[in-house]
Amino acid sequence: MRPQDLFDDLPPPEAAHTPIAPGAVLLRAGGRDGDVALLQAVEAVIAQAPLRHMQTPGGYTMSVATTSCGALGWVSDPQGYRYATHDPLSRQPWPAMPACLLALAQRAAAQAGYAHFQPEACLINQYLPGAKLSLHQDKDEKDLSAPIVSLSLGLPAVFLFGTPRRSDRPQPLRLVHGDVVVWGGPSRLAYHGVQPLADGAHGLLGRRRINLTFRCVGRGVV
Ligand code: MD3
Ligand code: FE
Repeated sequence: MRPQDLFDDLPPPEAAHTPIAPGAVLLRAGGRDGDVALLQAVEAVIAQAPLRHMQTPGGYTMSVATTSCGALGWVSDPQGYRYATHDPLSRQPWPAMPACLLALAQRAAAQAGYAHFQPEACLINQYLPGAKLSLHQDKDEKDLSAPIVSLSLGLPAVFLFGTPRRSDRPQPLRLVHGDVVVWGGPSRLAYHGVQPLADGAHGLLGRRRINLTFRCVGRGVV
C-alpha cells in the first residue's frame, strides 16, 4: 500500500477553504462540528418564532419560510422589506441569537479575514422540496463593509451567484450540509438566488434545507 492511499478518503486540503468569487470564501463543512447542538439551537429559535411565509411588497407569498433571531429580524410585508426588533407574529422581541451559532459565524468570518464580526441579525430560511429564491441583492443593511456569513443545513441546494451587475450570468454552486460561505468585499452586493429544491431525505433534517445568514445591519441597535 502506498502511503498516500491512507489519505484517499480525505478531501484535498484546498477544498476546506475555497475562494469562489472576489471577496467570497467557501468553508466546506465549516459548520459540521457540533451538528446536533447547532440543530437544537435552530429548533429552539423556531419553537419561539415559528417559520412563516412572508408576503413580498410585490404581492407574492415567498415559497421559502423564514424567521429570525438576534437583536433584529428580517421582515417582508406589503409595505416593504426591513429589519425590525420585534416579531410581527408574536409582537415579542426576536429570540436571542444562540451562542453556538454566533460563535460559528464569528469563527468563519475570522477565517475569511474579517475580524470583529458582530452580526445583529440571523435570518433563518427553510426550503421544502420545490421552494426557491429568485435572483436578488441583499442591500437592506446599512453596513455593507461587513460580510454576510451563510450556513447551509440539510438537503443540498443549487445556489446561483452572479455579480453586482444583474445582467451577468450567475454561476451555479452546490451547497451541502455544513457548508459555510463568507460573502464580503466585491461579492457583498452580488446578485444571487437558489434553484427549486430537489426532493430528498437528509439524515438529520429530513426533507428540507435550512439556511442561516448572519448579518451586520448597522443601525446602532446593539
Ligand atoms: C451573496 N439566502 O436570505 S445564502 C437570503 O440559501 C439568501 O437561503 C440564500 O439569499 C439561501 O437573502 C442564500 C448565501 C448568501 C446570502 C447572502 C448573500 C449569499 C449572498 C449576500 C450577498 C452575496
Ligand atoms: Fe440573499
